[in-house]
Amino acid sequence: MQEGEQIIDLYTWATPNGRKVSIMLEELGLDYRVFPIDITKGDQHEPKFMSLSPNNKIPAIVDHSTGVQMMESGAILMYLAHKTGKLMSSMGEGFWSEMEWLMFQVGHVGPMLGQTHHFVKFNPGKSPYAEERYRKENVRLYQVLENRLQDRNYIAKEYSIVDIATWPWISRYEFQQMNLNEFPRLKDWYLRIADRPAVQRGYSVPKVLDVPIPD
Ligand SMILES: N[C@@H](CCC(=O)N[C@@H](CS)C(=O)NCC(=O)O)C(=O)O
Repeated sequence: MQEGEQIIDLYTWATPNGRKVSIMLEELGLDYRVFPIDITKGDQHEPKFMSLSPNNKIPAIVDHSTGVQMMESGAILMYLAHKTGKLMSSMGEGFWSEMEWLMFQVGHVGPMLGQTHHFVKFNPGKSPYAEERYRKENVRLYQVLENRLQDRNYIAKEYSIVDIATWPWISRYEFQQMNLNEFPRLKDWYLRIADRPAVQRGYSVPKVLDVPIPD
């Protein structure tokens, strides 16, 4: 890599946290190269990857124009928004509502829906208690988003890193056995974002898969 090269290296896999960053890079039109980290085969435990992501999880980036290396999808979204001045408000009312809902995604939506995938989709029957607990939490979190979207088209004021962080988790509604028709405002929001060409391109990284569209 030449010094001053503008390219960003994205270490990722076809999961909600990975797709947040590929969608963001597509929205921003930044030049990036994809390095697939197959988490089903244990690539996330390789020492080379761990030097970028000490928590053994995708996604991670290296920005060759600044030398910045980062893990944690929420932090990466903020870094890219700050770098370009796009998809995040500057300090003020808009900024704080974006932070509020970004933290909600990172602290609740991701970890809880991830547990639904683990127990309900991939290990059914192993722990009825956990299946019930996370399915209930899944429904509750969809309702929080449904309520938030009653009087707005996006989770914060305008389309932002908050929508980009949250949308890939809702795109797994089938894994979660959720019917989006029971959450009409959330479904409209989901479809509004699914319609964006950058979202469709980012969704297919690193594997070509079509964005799920509910009936
Ligand atoms: N808080 C992290 C979570 C990242 C995460 O959980 N990544 C998952 C894929 S969505 C992963 O790499 N799993 C591999 C493993 O747990 O070994 C973020 O938001 O980036």
